[in-house]
Amino acid sequence: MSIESKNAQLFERAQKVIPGGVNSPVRAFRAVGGTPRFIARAAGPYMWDAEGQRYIDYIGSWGPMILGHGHLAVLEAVQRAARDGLSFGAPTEREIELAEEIIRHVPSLEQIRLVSSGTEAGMSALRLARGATGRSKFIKFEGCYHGHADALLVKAGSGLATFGHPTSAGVPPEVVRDTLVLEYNNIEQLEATFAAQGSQLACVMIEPIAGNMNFVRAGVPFMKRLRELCTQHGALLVFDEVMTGFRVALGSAQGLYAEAIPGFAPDLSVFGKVIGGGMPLAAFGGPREVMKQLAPLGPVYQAGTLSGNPVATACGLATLREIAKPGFFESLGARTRSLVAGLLGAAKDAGVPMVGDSEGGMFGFFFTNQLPQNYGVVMATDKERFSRFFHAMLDRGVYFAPALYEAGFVSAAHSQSDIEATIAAAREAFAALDR
Ligand code: KE4
Repeated sequence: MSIESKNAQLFERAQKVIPGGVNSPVRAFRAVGGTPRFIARAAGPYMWDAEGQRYIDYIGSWGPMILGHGHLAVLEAVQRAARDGLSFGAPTEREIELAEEIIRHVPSLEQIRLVSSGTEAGMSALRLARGATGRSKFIKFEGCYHGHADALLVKAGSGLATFGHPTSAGVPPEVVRDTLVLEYNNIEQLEATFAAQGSQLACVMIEPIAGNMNFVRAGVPFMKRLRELCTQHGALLVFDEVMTGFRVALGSAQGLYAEAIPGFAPDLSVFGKVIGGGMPLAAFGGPREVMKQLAPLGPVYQAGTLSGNPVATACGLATLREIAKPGFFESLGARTRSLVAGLLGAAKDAGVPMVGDSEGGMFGFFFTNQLPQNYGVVMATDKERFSRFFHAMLDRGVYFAPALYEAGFVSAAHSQSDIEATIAAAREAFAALDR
């Protein structure tokens, strides 16, 4: 039975009972076409689909699997926690340990609240910023995705970009009336918006490295000015580090900006993915002064049945303890850089215009001549070539993100030989695509 037929069979069956056959739109391959692969199991840097086809996995569950699949220390921690109880709806010591571990690595945090998804964390951080400032308006940037809460689902860059709707159906206009959407890296727009409405802004929410536009860095001058304007007008700077947190560096993206901009720190931060190690866990946090506005202390309500779930916290804590070991990010960063350099070298030898970038274990590439600085430029890159390259690599056992606006991820389990095999597959793919 061919790979396609088994996966196609499952996809057909899935579409009968699950909308689009998937529980999250980007998994449906709508941006690249073709049949999604139904994954049966994963280990280390690999995933196997329902037909037994092995892939070198550069999705890593969209970021969480920074150690690779099935890391022994993580599995043991999860199994031990599961035996002690799946969920209590009461506080546990391990929630304190995880909060302490996250705060230890992120100086801007004094307190955090654990939740179950990045969407929940982003939505709650926005409500907290609005509650703490008494203001309703806020700024987000086109191409940045902060989860699917109504007020944030405006010109989002992940998933929605496929469907070409600048906003989602079902979101009443009044809900997004206070959401201002600016162009990423556009200082002039920032200045003008703050000049006109700065005193009305509760916050600015930003992905510091926009992984929902594949891989676009916020320039240091832009970020410096953004910090200054937020401080000047009393708006909170909210770093959405769901994807970049503990993925691009142990201190997350904010640690990198603090190296470039003396004294830099966001006011609130949102985390997810890596801090759960693959289990449903996310968080938002900041100074005690702001966090005390949250129930049960303050007037901003936020809650969750499975928040701080004992199995998820065990998974996250084991993961963070592994990535905090000396040399982890130096090695991961070097491995990721060698992947991107190899891909670009293969493209160059094939005469294909391709650019790429990476930080820590996160990377992106575009079929164009220079690194895009905003969503419009990303979406103008060669979509058709991306889709053909994606499938040429998938057919050669390499699983990249199935959309040109998504980032890729390398784990500590990816060996140099996995990287070399990927680059060899890319050379074959470029040769095949030129025929
Ligand atoms: P979740 O609700 O999917 O856990 O997190 C939402 C979210 C918030 N902020 C950022 C920066 C994010 O990248 C995400 C989710 N990322 C997508 C990948 N682009 C998750 C994959 C999916 O939607 O299936």
